[in-house]
Amino acid sequence: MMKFNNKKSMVGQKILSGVGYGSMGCSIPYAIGACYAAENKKQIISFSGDGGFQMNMQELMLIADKNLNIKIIIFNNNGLGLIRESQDRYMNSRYFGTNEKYVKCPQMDILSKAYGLSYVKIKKIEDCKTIKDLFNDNKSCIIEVIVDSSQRMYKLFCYNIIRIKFIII
Ligand SMILES: Cc1ncc(C[n+]2csc(CCOP(=O)(O)OP(=O)(O)O)c2C)c(N)n1
Ligand SMILES: [Mg+2]
Repeated sequence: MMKFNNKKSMVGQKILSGVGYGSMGCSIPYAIGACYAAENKKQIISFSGDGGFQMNMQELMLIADKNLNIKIIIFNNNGLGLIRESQDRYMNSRYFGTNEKYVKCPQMDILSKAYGLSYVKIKKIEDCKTIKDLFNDNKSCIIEVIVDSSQRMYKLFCYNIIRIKFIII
């Protein structure tokens, strides 16, 4: 969602998205497919929430093993943020199944190490400088972006506009 809300793309870039632009568990498999389609000659960037990422994080084995050029960016707000937001709006913030009490993100530094992948954590804007080098090589890596769990969507998302401009697949 965040990617589509900030929908600036560079010439030659393609964006792949699940139906509805918010399906969980799409990003990593799509990234692997795109990587194979491009014969591992293009850089692929995968964006996931911590919840969506955990739907197919076992694929890290393939990514690491075949050294696919995929940069995996995970927005970690420790839970199912979009659903939490609905619970704020319509359920008087009575959270169920969406916060740290029910779902947590694994320790990504340890997980990355277990799969033999490079790892960088972004906690504040200055940390972004540290990822520049990662984009200059053709190795897979994990970039974890820490997001405050109280952060809400700042812009509503418009399906039709996106549909016109960004139909990709
Ligand atoms: C396959 C699938 N299951 C469930 C949903 C419903 N759903 C939409 S957003 C969301 C939470 C996503 O959590 P996360 O990936 O951590 O992203 P966040 O909203 O926290 O940024 C859920 C469960 C969905 N879109 N797709
Ligand atoms: Mg989340």
